[in-house]
This record gives sequence, C-alpha cells and structure tokens, in this order.
Amino acid sequence: MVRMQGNPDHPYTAGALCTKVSRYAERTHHPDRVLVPLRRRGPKGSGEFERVSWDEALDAIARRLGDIAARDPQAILPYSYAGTMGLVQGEGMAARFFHKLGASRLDRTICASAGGEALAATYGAKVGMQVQFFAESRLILVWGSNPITSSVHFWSLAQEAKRRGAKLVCIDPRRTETADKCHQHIALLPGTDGALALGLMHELFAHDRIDHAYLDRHVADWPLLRERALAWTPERTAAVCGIEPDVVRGLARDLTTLVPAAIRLNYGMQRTHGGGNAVRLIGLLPCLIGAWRHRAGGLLLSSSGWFRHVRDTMALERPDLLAGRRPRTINMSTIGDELLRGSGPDFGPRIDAVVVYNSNPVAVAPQSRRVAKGFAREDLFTVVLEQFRTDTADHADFVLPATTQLEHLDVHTAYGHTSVLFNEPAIAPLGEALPNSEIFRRLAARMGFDDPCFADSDEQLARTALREVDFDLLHHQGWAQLPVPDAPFAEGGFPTPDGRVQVNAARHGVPDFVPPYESVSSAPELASRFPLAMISPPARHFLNSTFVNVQSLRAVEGEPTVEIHPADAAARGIADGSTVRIVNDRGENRCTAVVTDRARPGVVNGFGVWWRKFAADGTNVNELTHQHLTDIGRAPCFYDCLVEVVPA
Ligand SMILES: Nc1nc2c(c(=O)[nH]1)N[C@H]1C(S)=C(S)[C@@H](COP(=O)(O)OP(=O)(O)OC[C@H]3O[C@@H](n4cnc5c(=O)[nH]c(N)nc54)[C@H](O)[C@@H]3O)O[C@H]1N2
Ligand SMILES: Nc1nc2c(c(=O)[nH]1)N[C@H]1C(S)=C(S)[C@@H](COP(=O)(O)OP(=O)(O)OC[C@H]3O[C@@H](n4cnc5c(=O)[nH]c(N)nc54)[C@H](O)[C@@H]3O)O[C@H]1N2
Ligand SMILES: [Mo]
Repeated sequence: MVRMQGNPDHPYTAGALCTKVSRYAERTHHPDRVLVPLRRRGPKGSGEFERVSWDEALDAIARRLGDIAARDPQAILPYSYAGTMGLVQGEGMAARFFHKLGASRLDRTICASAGGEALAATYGAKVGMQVQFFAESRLILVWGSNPITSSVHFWSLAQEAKRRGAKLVCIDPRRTETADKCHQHIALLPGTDGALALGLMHELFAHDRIDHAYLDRHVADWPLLRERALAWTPERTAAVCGIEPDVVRGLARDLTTLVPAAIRLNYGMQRTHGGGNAVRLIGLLPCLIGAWRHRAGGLLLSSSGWFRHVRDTMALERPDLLAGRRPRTINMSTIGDELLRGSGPDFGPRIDAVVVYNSNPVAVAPQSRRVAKGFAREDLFTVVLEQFRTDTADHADFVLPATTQLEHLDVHTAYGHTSVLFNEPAIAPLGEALPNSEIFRRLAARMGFDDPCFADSDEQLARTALREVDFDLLHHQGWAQLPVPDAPFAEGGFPTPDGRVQVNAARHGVPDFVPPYESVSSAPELASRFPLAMISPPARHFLNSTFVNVQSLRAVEGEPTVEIHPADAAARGIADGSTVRIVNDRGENRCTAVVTDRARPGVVNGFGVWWRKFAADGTNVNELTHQHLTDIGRAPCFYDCLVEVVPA
C-alpha cells in the first residue's frame, strides 16, 4: 500500500477523497491493528487479552454458541452497522449464518430509519433528485446537514451552484463551517424543523403561491395539509423555532422566486423525537411549489431507494434459512436496556451472547453508561470482529481480527450518488486478519451448517447481491451507473401504490409538528435543572467512532470539546479552554469548553463520536443521550437531550 487515491473517472466523486479516507493507509497499517485472534484474560471490560490460534478461537465460540442455541437461539444477538457498508462484508455471509442459527434479528435503526421510513411513507421509497443537478439549482436549502464535514462531494456541487448565482441557505442550530459559506444561516432550536416547514407552508398557502396543477395531479389529500399549515403563522412558527418571523416570510418568498429550488435534507433534524414527521413535512415542500418539474428542483435525502431493484437481499441474506422460525427482533438503538433485561413473557429469553461486527456500540449507542454496563455482564458471551481494540472490543470474550476495505473484496450501493461500486482488494490481508465473510464461513462449518450457500466465495456473494448490473463492466470500470431519469417526478409517477405523494399516509396520518422529548418548552421541569439543549454531530476528521485512533486525524481534532455561547458561558463562570462537566440525570462527560457563537444561546454542541477510553474520565457524549425513540422509524434521538454545563 503506497498511496490512497480516488477514481478520477467516477462522475460524482471525480477522484476527490475526504480528509479521513485520505488517511486510510495510515489506519490500515496502524501499529495497533488487531492482527491475531484474542481471548479475554482479565475481567470484562478490562481489555486484557491473550493471543490464541484461529482454531482455538473458532472451536470455543462454536461450542458456546451451540450450547446457547440448544436452549434457545434467540438468546444470541448479532450487532452490526456501518463499519463497512459493503454488501458482502456487511449482511452477506453473516446474515446467512444468523438466519440458519435462528438468532434474534436486529432492527438496524441507529442512523437513518426515521427519515427513511418517513420518506417511504410520503414518496414510496428513499428516492429523490440526482445529486449532480444541484449544480443547476437557484436556491439550495442545506437542511440538517454539514456537508463540508460529512459529504464533501455534494458540497462541491453546491459551490458550483453558488458560482452560477444560486442562493444557499443553511438550516442548523449550529453555525457550522457550511453555514459560514452559505448566504443565510437559520439557527433554529433543535427538533423544531417540522414547525418551520409548517410555517413555510402557511406562507405558501396563505399567499396562494402554490403550484395547484402539480398538487392536484400528483399529491393525494393535499387539502388536509393546507388546513394544518394555516394554523402556523410566522409568529407562532418563530416562537417555537427560536427565530424571527421575517425569516419565515423571507424563506417562503425565496422558495417561490428562486426557481428551481432544491433541498438537501439530511439526518441532523431526524435525531429528535419528531424527526420522522419533520422529514415528511419538509418532504412535501417541493410538491407545493412544483419543484419536481425541474431536474435541479426537489429534494435529496438519500438515493438508496434507486438501488432497490438492484439489490437482491433475499438471495444474498437467505432469510429462507429460518425455515419457518420467526425469531424476535431487537432494536439496536436500545441495546443498553436490552442487555440489562431479564427473560420475560413479552421479551423472551435474556440475551446471553452478542456477536458484534462493523460496529462499536459501547461508543456510538445512546445512554452509553447502560450500554457499557450491559456489555460488562460477566454472564454475557461477547464476540467482536474488529480491526482495532475499540471500547466494544475491550468488553469481548473473543476479538477476531478483521480485514479492512483494502484487504477484501466487496460491492457497494450508495446513498448520495446513483452508481454501484466495486471494491477490489489492493493488498493481501495483514497478519492473520480475515474478511467478515470468511469468519462466518468458518464458524458455519464449525457449527455443522452444510447448506451449499455457506461455501459461496466472496465473488459469488457479490454477484448474487446484485441483479440487473453488468458485473463485468462493474469489475472492470470500478463502478456502474444506474439508469435514473433526469427529472424523475416531473410528471408524478412516485413509487407509491397510486403513484401520488401521500399526505395522509397509511399508519402515520397527516404529518404534524412533534416537539422534542427534552426541550425548555416541552419539558420545563427537567429544563429547570438542565436548561441547555445538547446536540452531538460528527467531528470533521472522524467517521462516527472510526478514525478516532488515527494519530494524524486526532491531532487535528485535538480533544473532546463542547461549544457554548459566550452568554451561556459567562452566566456559568466558564472560560474558553477550561475543563467542564456536561451533566444530566443519565451521566456526565468531562471535556474542554470552547466559548463561541458557533453555539446559539441555549444550545451546546458536543461532538461525536470519541472513544471513551481516550477521555480523561472514560466517557463520551453518549453518556448524556437517552434511549427514547423517534416518532417514525424507531430511531435514536441523539440531538434531543437536555444538559447543564458546569466548571469542572
Ligand atoms: N466527517 C464525517 N463524515 C461523515 C460522518 C462522520 O462521522 N464524519 N458520518 C457519516 C454518516 S454515518 C452519516 S449518517 C452522515 C450524516 O450526514 P448528515 O446527515 O449530513 O449529518 P451531519 O453532517 O452530521 O450534519 C448534521 C447537522 O445537523 C445539525 N443539527 C443537529 N440537530 C438539528 C436539528 O434539530 N435540526 C437541524 N436542522 N439541524 C440539526 C448539526 O448541527 C449538524 O451540523 O455523514 C456521513 N459522513
Ligand atoms: N452522539 C452521537 N452518536 C452517534 C451519532 C451522532 O451523530 N451523535 N451518529 C450515529 C450514526 S449516524 C451512526 S451511522 C452510528 C455508527 O455507528 P457504527 O456503525 O458503530 O460505526 P463506527 O463508530 O464507525 O464503528 C464501526 C466499527 O466497525 C469497524 N469496521 C470497519 N470495517 C470493518 C470490517 O470490514 N469488518 C469488521 N469486523 N469491522 C469493521 C471499525 O473499526 C469500527 O470500530 O453512530 C451513531 N452514533
Ligand atoms: Mo449514519
């Protein structure tokens, strides 16, 4: 491995890498890589291990899982998410293994399910504009997203639009680096986006600035929305959002005068109680103004729905191996509570074993004191497939060395652009590391699973995972573009049963503003003790908890910090650069205060997702977050969290 470089021929990324991935060589060849199987030696959570052979590790794991499965396989839980989003090294062989075993199923909600299910309820699938056409938009709302940090390729397109004269508006409680580069920044209170969307609709309906023809033809039940929106005057909206009424009026005007308008709507707003309803409301704005008529108008949350015909999940994951069994489903976002639960009639058996791959729940899951306590159970059997000794790996009985993206084969779909990608291994696996697929293949053999599908090679898995894709072209070129129309909904044709956008969606009804669980106005009693709202978006140089141990990146991030507005800091006697404690009833986290007007009054900004073991007090921001779920999609509410900040 000598150099990391993007593919200059790929139409969307054009060879550009984000900062963190440009350090992937440093990460891959990091001296701390786990390169041999490890067995626990010290107490749970101590991170003390001894080296064992693959045979010893796999025999012991298969024996223990076999014993538990003989009682009830549902006592075994797989836990995985975004470490790699590849189809082969994600839920490929792993899913087959757990289906055959009859293990509990995992509801993978930790990131995108609130917005995903909300968009599907409204539009029928996670579909939207083709990202490249943002370059031609006249108005771009960057809503709940910090693309300079988290999607640099989109940001290049927004910059292009700006050069061509577009207006950029950033809607975010934090004055982000992105907000600095937009023409306007609307610093609303966290979790109030649904109210802002209703306020904008109020203006559009009240002044009759709507595209009647588009609504009549392509949006079912739209008058129900009108009725609801007319109650949201700019004054009411502004009071809820913590902004000025004229901001609502001005933005509504821009939406109809700067044509076409496009919304880059992302996950910031979804990590609060009303995240699902907010996405549904914002999702309806482009319909009101007929923005879908243009290829540079509409919205983009995720393009992943365009891949739904391409991904052959059944063939890849083989749910038929369940053979009629219907194991329970466990929500990954409440893993803390789930691990600490006893068996019971409504829960089933206690969780006796967890197999973690592609995830670091002790750091990334909410209310991490509960998560760490659960993983510290001496009677829990934990296997972690990892590249590094993460906070979660420290709690394992066995750590199994996993390959990185450079060392294994995979294929990827996307959620920004619309091409399928091929990941060819560039180097041989380091040390004794193995791809996830091979680890599950070997475990399956040890467990006596002899269905032919457990012998599939990685290339066979990759071919099986994709249909309607020219695999040879994909392999040869590195990517294959999906056929997506330029302006997919110019004439309606949404992927809903009747082809129309759904205002009154099955199961969810007409969308409305759902206030946060924890805010000054929705929980005044709690706010009297913990008056500050805390959000915790990702740090620019980390990828959730990945890359936190890469020295050159950690050097730029420095140390865990919390941003606090000068007025809030002064009221608490907090000086810039001093050590503070962020506290609430769930826990506390020590870090360094940055006194800055990047934070709005009443809101503090923590950053995700540091490793607990790198912090002086062994915690991170998730010590403060809670396990309540969003209105739609059963997702976590990381940015719906009241705290107090005090000098340490
Ligand atoms: N560098 C880097 N890039 C990443 C990641 C990373 O960890 N680091 N993570 C990747 C992953 S897994 C994901 S899911 C995506 C996420 O990508 P995005 O969904 O684009 O999310 P962020 O860039 O985190 O931006 C979220 C923004 O929302 C703001 N926000 C917080 N609460 C609210 C609210 O209530 N309303 C509004 N309007 N805004 C709010 C935050 O201040 C933050 O600036 O990024 C991916 N890219
Ligand atoms: N407070 C707060 N918490 C958050 C967020 C936030 O914004 N604020 N963001 C949330 C979001 S958007 C997400 S997506 C989740 C992400 O949570 P996770 O999915 O847990 O993602 P990471 O923290 O990146 O951890 C992935 C782990 O997988 C490992 N890994 C990578 N590739 C492989 C592989 O090929 N094989 C194996 N076995 N392991 C591999 C990496 O070393 C890393 O330790 O975190 C969530 N948590
Ligand atoms: Mo995510």
